[in-house]
Amino acid sequence: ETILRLFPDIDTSGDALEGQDEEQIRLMDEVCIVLDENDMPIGTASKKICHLMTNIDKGLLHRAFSVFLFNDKNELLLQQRASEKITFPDMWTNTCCSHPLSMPSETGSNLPDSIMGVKRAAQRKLDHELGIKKEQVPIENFHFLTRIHYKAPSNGQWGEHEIDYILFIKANVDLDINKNEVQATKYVSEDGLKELFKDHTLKFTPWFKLICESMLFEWWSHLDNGLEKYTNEQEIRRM
Ligand code: DMA
Ligand code: MN
Repeated sequence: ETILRLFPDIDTSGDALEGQDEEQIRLMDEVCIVLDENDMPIGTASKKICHLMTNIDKGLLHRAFSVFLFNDKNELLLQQRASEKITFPDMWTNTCCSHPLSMPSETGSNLPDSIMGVKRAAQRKLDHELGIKKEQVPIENFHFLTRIHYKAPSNGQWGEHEIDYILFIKANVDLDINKNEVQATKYVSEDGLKELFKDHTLKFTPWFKLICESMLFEWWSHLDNGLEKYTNEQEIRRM
């Protein structure tokens, strides 16, 4: 595997997943797209390898996406991650996050092909996590805003180090939530979200906090007027 040539000391240890949920362990075999700092694919590695902090500390970086879905009242759909999630369990976050996988339909070396890949991955995971059928979230209705490069430890030996494609979509959807992925959902207005942040019993994912503290409210206020000026940003925001 090329990834072993690029990262010869990579940790592939078997014991990291002991005691975790069987279905989530199975999903750790998904094959993610490994990137250089400019979002150019340089190889592939399992989701497990990509999320071990020992590997992240060696510079291992992968491609991801974050969907923000709004209903016709411009309320944002939040989810609370299931307790079964290996990384960031029980935390509140944006509508849906995951990784485009190393398959032709979800890869693409650079913009704009990579954007098409993450939109297809977004449709796949909106269905898997929330039961939203792809007819309710057509590819052409997703808006690509920007890419965010960030690193965040989770619990124990796990963490994130990603170039995260931010996707917005307005759609009224039917939910049928996958309890192994999501324990609760909630639509919030801008003020409603600000109120949630005041409740210190709630925990939020690090990437969602970063996006909320930087651009989210400005983007949100332009949902129906002038969002175009924020879309298709070429530069990668480093956070
Ligand atoms: C990974 O999300 C992507 C980001 C932007 C953090 P995730 O842990 O929810 O991925 P998955 O649903 O595939 O486990
Ligand atoms: Mn990730």
